[in-house]
Amino acid sequence: MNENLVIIPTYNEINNIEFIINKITSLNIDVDILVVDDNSPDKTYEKVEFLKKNISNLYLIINNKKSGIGKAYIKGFEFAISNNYSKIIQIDADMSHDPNDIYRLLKYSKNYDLVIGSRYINGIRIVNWPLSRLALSYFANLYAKIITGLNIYDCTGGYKCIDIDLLKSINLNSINSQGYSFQIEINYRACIKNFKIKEIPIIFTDRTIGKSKMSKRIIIEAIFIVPMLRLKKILKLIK
Ligand SMILES: Nc1nc2c(ncn2[C@@H]2O[C@H](COP(=O)(O)OP(=O)(O)OP(=O)(O)O)[C@@H](O)[C@H]2O)c(=O)[nH]1
Ligand SMILES: [Mg+2]
Repeated sequence: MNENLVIIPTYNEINNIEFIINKITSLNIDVDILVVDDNSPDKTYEKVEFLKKNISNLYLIINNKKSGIGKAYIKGFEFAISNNYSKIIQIDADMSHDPNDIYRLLKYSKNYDLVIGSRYINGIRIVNWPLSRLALSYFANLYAKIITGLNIYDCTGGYKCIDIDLLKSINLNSINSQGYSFQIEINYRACIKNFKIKEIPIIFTDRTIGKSKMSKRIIIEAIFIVPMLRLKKILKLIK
């Protein structure tokens, strides 16, 4: 096993998964890869099972049903903890995140516990999103920043490198967020516990293949979870 683990959550990514796995394995970095699939109707997991035959450092967890990106990552974090990885890298399957940025994420992770690939630091770097989607993401981030008081410009981004000690310090079972608020919650907990956080600029490109899983439910969840996080902190319910 390698020291570091890349986790890719998937739901209906049959036409993206092989490409991203090949990209990551072709990088000059020794990392293991874990796909956490929610029993995708398009059978993404079957493609991964096939690829596993030739890629020894590729792992797969299949959940029974779709339970959101947060739950998928928690399964991945538990795998990382029980297999003693040092750093975990979160990445989307749809090539919105450039796998080449893993080099920089890992480089900064030597000095920081949480490195966030940020779309909103030093300007906005998002390619091909319609203005409405950009506005939603931008204002969601502003909302999260103001309510939580976090000094992070991209709180909802999913491209990150997390130190295993940070994950071990969080009671993963107590995380309920499922959508984007999961990303905010991890950042918030890292900040409360005084872990060192760094945002580094990345370019985010809209997916060209497959469908977005963005939904009203995910947005409504985030609207409620953000003030709840603040409240729980005030009431000392998250330590
Ligand atoms: N296991 C699992 N993965 C999910 C779930 N929802 C989304 N994902 C994966 O999480 C990653 C990010 O989801 P996306 O749908 O790309 O979300 P997004 O990037 O915010 O939105 P778009 O780029 O517009 O699609 C992708 O790899 C998805 O396949 C889920 O419920 N379960
Ligand atoms: Mg995406």
